[in-house]
Amino acid sequence: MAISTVPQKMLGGFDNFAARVSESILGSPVRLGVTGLARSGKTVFITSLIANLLEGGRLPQLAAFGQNRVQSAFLQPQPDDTIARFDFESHLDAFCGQKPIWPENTKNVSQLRLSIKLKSHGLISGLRDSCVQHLDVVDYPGEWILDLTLLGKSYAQWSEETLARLGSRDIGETYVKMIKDLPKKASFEETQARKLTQGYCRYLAAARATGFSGLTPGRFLLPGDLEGSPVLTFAPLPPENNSKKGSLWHEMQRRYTAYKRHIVRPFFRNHFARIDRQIVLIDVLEALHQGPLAIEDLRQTMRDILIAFRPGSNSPLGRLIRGTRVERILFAATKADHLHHNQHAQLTAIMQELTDDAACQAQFRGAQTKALSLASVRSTTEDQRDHQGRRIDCVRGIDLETRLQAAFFAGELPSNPKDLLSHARQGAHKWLSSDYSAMRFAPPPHALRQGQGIAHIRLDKAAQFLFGDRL
Ligand SMILES: Nc1nc2c(ncn2[C@@H]2O[C@H](COP(=O)(O)OP(=O)(O)O)[C@@H](O)[C@H]2O)c(=O)[nH]1
Ligand SMILES: [Mg+2]
Repeated sequence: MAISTVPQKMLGGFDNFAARVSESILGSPVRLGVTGLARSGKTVFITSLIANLLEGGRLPQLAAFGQNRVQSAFLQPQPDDTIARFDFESHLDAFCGQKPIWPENTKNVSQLRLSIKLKSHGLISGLRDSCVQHLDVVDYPGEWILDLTLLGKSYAQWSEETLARLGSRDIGETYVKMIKDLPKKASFEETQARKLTQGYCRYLAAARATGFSGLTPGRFLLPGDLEGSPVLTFAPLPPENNSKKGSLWHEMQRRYTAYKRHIVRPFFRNHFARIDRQIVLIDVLEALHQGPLAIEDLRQTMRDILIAFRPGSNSPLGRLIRGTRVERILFAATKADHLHHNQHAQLTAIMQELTDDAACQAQFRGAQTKALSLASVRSTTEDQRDHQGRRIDCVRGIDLETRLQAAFFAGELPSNPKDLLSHARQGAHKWLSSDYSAMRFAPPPHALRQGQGIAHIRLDKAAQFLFGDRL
């Protein structure tokens, strides 16, 4: 039988809590969206944030904690009956076990409500001693945000853009050949449609493995509970004039439209449109490791993400989410513990440059945006090593595979991120000076300490930007 290692204080309900505080709720709940592509660090971020809020440790930059105004924090029953609960306890248990492991991959939307009881301040302090703010944290795959861009595109447009990108990449060759081999004005056959879809999905998987991020439809990479359904059986085709009912092109177009209507729209109406504050987690170090093409693709993806958050009011998306607009968006480069702190400013500068560029390209105004670099669970310590006659600032931790101590130096990040991005924008295939390495560390032993929480880097700063003003 598995014995939970999570402190009992963090488990179970707080039965009479809702009754005790019901008359002193502070404003409406803050709905915080946490997104990012697969493996960018969403689950680890939410788990560490919640554990630190519950434990009340290591959050000096979150003003309510820094000013000692937080009396307690509690998990509450999930308010939305139809959304899975974020499995906080199991994820935390994974870090805290004898042999700490990272939580399992999650592939769907989930949510958790945390309530924070605060000493009153300002005008209401004379009326009551304390008040409560609910925080609803929603975890959803970043792959699905990009589907928003499909709402404003016809099947012909989407196919054209997708085939242009795919055609410029070596990994797209097999799919290009598949569509070249199709007869002109092919008629529809289910086996053919499936074969094409499988070929296109193989391309998407290869593109993601090579570090590309702007890949649609999002459900083809992360189907959630829709795996194998007909609405996920279509693929891009070259333009066809006057396509007739019963043709392959016509049926693919019909399925693309059904995908938007039955999957994309409900997802955005039910989840995305209700978000107040958003964090987008990005594994910038991994994209650097993959090379300039991955960084350039990331730049364009970030622009698309921002357009999704602030669509024009006349666009199909704008009409869909009219009146509900996210107020703050934080772009965070994750896993900063892979770098010595001497290089954190450079990582943040790259994130900032990508964010500024995306905001400028998307003509994005209105919501506040910010960029920073963070580590949700600090898994390394800092070290120095002699290498080829030079002293190098590196980090040291436990290698996830071998479980042995290992020192790691990711590479020299440039002091001017503009150079890096413009090199990537020019279509370069390799970095000019150095290459960037990647590594996976195991979570640190005894990650959660009672009364102290989990060691992190700038998690509290991120929290302050995201919801500190509402506490
Ligand atoms: N060293 C380190 N690794 C992290 C951190 N956050 C995430 N990771 C790594 O990234 C992987 C994916 O994280 P996860 O939260 O599951 O990503 P998700 O798919 O976005 O939910 C984990 O298994 C860890 O290997 C962090 O703060 N520090
Ligand atoms: Mg996850």
